[in-house]
Amino acid sequence: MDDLFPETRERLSLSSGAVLLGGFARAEAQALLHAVEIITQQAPFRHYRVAGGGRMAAAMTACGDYGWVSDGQGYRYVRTDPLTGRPWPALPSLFLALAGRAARAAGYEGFVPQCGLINRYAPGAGMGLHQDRDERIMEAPVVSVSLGLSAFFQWGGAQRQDTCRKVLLHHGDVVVWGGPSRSHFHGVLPVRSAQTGTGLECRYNLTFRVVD
Ligand code: MD3
Ligand code: FE
Repeated sequence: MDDLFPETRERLSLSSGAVLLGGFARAEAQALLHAVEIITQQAPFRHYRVAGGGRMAAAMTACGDYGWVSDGQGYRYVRTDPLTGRPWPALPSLFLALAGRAARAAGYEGFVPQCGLINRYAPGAGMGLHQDRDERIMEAPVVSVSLGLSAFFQWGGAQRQDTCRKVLLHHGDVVVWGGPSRSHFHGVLPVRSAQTGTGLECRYNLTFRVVD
């Protein structure tokens, strides 16, 4: 993909297929957070169990045809929220439109996500290095939107041992992860509290995914 603005944060190629769109969602951040609020009234944030008996540090919920869940037996996408027994709330049109626009800006036409995964990180919470490969379709990109507190995103390679880069993600930043980057290892360093000007005391991350 052509790197049109290699030195600006406005559109920064992180690695093969991954594009950081700095501040791409800032103008609509309040509307996005309002939509998150509505979703969590129907599908509250929860801390999933992970293999080994612990719980995830990030609280999660989802919207769309599928949500990603974990219960200690494993991870998977399901159409019903295990907490409520109801289907996940619909993907708000605001989410669909933003995800489509961001994907297009990164060179991916016709992106229509089936899942909006919502992660909430209180200060101190992070996410260990992992790959996302529970989706059956790995050709579509993942679009991620950061809101609230900034955090260092850890960005590795195809192998767990590969050297990681640290990329600071701020309120309103969008990253589109396509091509080879789609299967790379990644994580989030423990979030540190700060005065943000946004009044938010957590970091929120929305990821939009095609599942099957
Ligand atoms: C690169 N979330 O939910 S978003 C996750 O900030 C996850 O909450 C982090 O990793 C967060 O699985 C990172 C950035 C991200 C999301 C999915 C990816 C990067 C990705 C999938 C493939 C490659
Ligand atoms: Fe991930």
